[in-house]
Amino acid sequence: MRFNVILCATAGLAIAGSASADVIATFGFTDLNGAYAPSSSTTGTFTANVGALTGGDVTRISPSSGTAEFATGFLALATSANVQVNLSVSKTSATEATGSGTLVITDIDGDTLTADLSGLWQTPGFGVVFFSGLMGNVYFNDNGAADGTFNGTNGSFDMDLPGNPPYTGAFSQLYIRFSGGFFTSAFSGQTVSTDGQIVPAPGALALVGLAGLAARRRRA
Ligand SMILES: [Ca+2]
Ligand SMILES: [Ca+2]
Repeated sequence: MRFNVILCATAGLAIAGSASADVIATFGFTDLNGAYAPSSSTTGTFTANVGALTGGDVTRISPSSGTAEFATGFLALATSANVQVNLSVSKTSATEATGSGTLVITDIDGDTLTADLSGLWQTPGFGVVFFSGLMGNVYFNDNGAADGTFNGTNGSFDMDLPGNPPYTGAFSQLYIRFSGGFFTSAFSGQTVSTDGQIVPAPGALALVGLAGLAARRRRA
């Protein structure tokens, strides 16, 4: 009996350990330059691009770690380094919209991290707007000279991550805009922060989806 309990506890720890090790890379950027161009009263296109104060990093976690740091103000260094978020906005209510699009993060010599984005825009009020969603088709692309390395303005890591791409992951984004409501008119120059976590496909996120489905079936 006691042996079984210990065995179960050990198995639980092993699962917990492998779950946290599933995240192979992360990224985060602050002070991106956000803009919105409406195409109708309920639809439009949101973009976030590098501004004068943008900074952040892309970090490889597993199995060896390394960080490509994009120093605050890296735009002025005039390298290939770039961050581009492009998301559709399709309002389903006064406080919610669906969105899909793309993310491209470019290192200083032109290599890219690319992902498809799909998720939900939401506002709890007070001008606070969140986008949360999933990333699919996540690739590290070794463009131009084959250096195999994702280079920040400081630091770098080997792009040969574990598992087979495309990877998947999760993406979130935030801005606060006191005036103008929830995608009611065009804006630009809006400070935006964004971050994400990348896992090997068809990793933990697919399992979470299946578990959710099973739970719903049990309740039904
Ligand atoms: Ca390259
Ligand atoms: Ca590179």
